[in-house]
Amino acid sequence: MSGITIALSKGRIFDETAPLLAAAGIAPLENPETSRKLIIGTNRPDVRLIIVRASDTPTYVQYGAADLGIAGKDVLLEHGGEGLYQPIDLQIAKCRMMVAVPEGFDYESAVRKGARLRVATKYLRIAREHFAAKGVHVDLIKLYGSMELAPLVGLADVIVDLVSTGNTLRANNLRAVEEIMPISARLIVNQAALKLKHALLQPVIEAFESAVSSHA
Ligand code: PRT
Ligand code: MG
Repeated sequence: MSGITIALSKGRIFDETAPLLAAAGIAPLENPETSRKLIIGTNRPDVRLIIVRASDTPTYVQYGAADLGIAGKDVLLEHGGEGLYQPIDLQIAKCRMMVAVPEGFDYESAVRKGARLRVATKYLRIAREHFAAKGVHVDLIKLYGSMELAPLVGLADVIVDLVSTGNTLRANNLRAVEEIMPISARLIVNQAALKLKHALLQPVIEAFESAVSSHA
C-alpha cells in the first residue's frame, strides 16, 4: 500500500493513542471498540489503521504489513524487536513489570536459601533474564493470561505480571515483592518503510514526538 498503515490494539493502547493521532491530524472514521472491522479508515485517505492483538503488533510492523505500530515495552522485549526502529517512548499505557507472591509466601528467604522457584508468566524472556541476573533458579510456566490465579491453586510459587493500580493483586491476596522494570508503550516503525516512505512517515513521527514532549 502506498499510504501509511498503523497497527494498534484495542483497549488501553487505542484509547491512549487517540490523542496522539489527533495531534498528527489523524481521526479514525470508526471506533474499533464497537466496530467489528479490522481495517479502519481515517479522515486522511492515505492513512489507515489495522486492529491487532497487542502481542501481534510488532509482527505486523516487522514484516511491513504495517508501517507504524504502538506496542508496550513488555511486548517488544518478548518479541525481540527484529526489523523494528523504536524512535519514541510515548509515555502511555504505563505500568510496572513485577514479581508477586501470595500473602504469607516468604519470597526473600526462599531467594536467600537458593530455593528453586516455580514462576508462572506470559513474559518468559523478561522473567528468564530477571531471575538469571539474580542467580535464582526457576522453572518457568507459560500462561496466556490471569497469571494471578496460578499461585492460588498451587500451579506456581510466584508470578511475573504487569501491575498498574495493584487492585488485581490485592483482590487475589497477592503482593508485589520486586519491580523488574517500568513499562510504557513505544512507537515502532518498519525499518524499510522508514527509508522508502520517509516523506510520508516523518511528519507523523514528528507530530507524535512533539505531542509527547508537550505532555512531559
Ligand atoms: O488482553 P490481550 O490478551 O488481548 O492482550 P494484552 O493484555 O497484551 O493487551 P492489553 O490491551 O490488555 O494491554 C496492552 C498493553 O498495555 C500491555 O502490553 C502493557 O504494555 C500495557 N499495560 C498497562 C497493561 C497494564 N497497564 C495492565 N495493568 N497491560 C496489562 N495490564 C493488566 C495486568 O496484566 C494485570 O492483569 O492489568 C492487570 C493489573 O492491573 P491493576 O490495575 O489491577 O494493577
Ligand atoms: Mg489484557
